Amino acid sequence: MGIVLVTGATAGFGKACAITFASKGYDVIITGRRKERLEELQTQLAQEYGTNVLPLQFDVRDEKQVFEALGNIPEEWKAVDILVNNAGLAAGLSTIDEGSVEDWNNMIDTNIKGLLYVSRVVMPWMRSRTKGHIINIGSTAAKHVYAKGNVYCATKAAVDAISQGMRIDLLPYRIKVTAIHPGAAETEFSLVRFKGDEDKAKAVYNGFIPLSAQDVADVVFYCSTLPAHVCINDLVLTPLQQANAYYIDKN
Ligand code: NDP
Ligand code: 8X3
Repeated sequence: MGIVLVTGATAGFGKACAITFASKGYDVIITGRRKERLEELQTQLAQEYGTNVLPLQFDVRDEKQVFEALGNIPEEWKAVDILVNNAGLAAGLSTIDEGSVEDWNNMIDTNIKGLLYVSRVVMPWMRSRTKGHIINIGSTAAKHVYAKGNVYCATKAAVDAISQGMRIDLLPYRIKVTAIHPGAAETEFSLVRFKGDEDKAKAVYNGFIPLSAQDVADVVFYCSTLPAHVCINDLVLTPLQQANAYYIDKN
């Protein structure tokens, strides 16, 4: 089928994407910081689907790690057909005047700079084959800013803008660029945002049925199945009870 590279494959959307693509016959490159989880997923994919898996442990915030870990993979793995730029996080939820600079740096370094570093390694590989599909995970937070979302929303607006820029600049090489913007999905996202506070994380999803990681992975996979001349540029998906980043009809 081909090779798919999924960043942030140790949890949530990324893990569901890796499993989905593997189940469809793709070889997968899985990345993340948690080595044991990468190894577990490698074993699972190999056992269940006979998938060839290349696990790569690195922190997307670290330019050197990204360029070394990814830049030095065996030649045969460089024929990446699909890059899913998924690794990301929200850190904290507070008014901007009281925001933590550490949280801001973490989000900007991960969601914007990390996505750029990974893409900078992979885009020339795709360019040389005049072929490829980059799928960037944005958010409804890219489209509307919500109270206390300030910097997280800004990072996702940046993903939206970068996706548009990639689409223009990579057009001569026939590389597809799709930005997918999910609404509220129950993964480890809120646990990370609230720094391990399980009650706070759980409460985010009270009163409505959120998206699951699999819902998002199914949409990501669908975008990859279209004919060669068709590209979904920008796609927003939400739970039925969510209209946009700040309006959820809870009951
Ligand atoms: P999870 O917390 O469940 O998964 C996040 C993944 O990103 C993990 O695999 C984590 O791996 C990886 N990651 C985070 N930071 C780094 C880093 N510095 N270096 C390498 N990998 C990193 O969250 P989701 O699956 O929900 O989120 C995935 C993406 O979707 C994010 O970009 C998020 O902003 C976005 N999103 C989420 C929504 C939601 O409601 N859940 C809605 C819209 C968008 P590890 O910790 O092992 O490094
Ligand atoms: C993640 C979901 O609701 O924090 O992008 O914007 S939300």
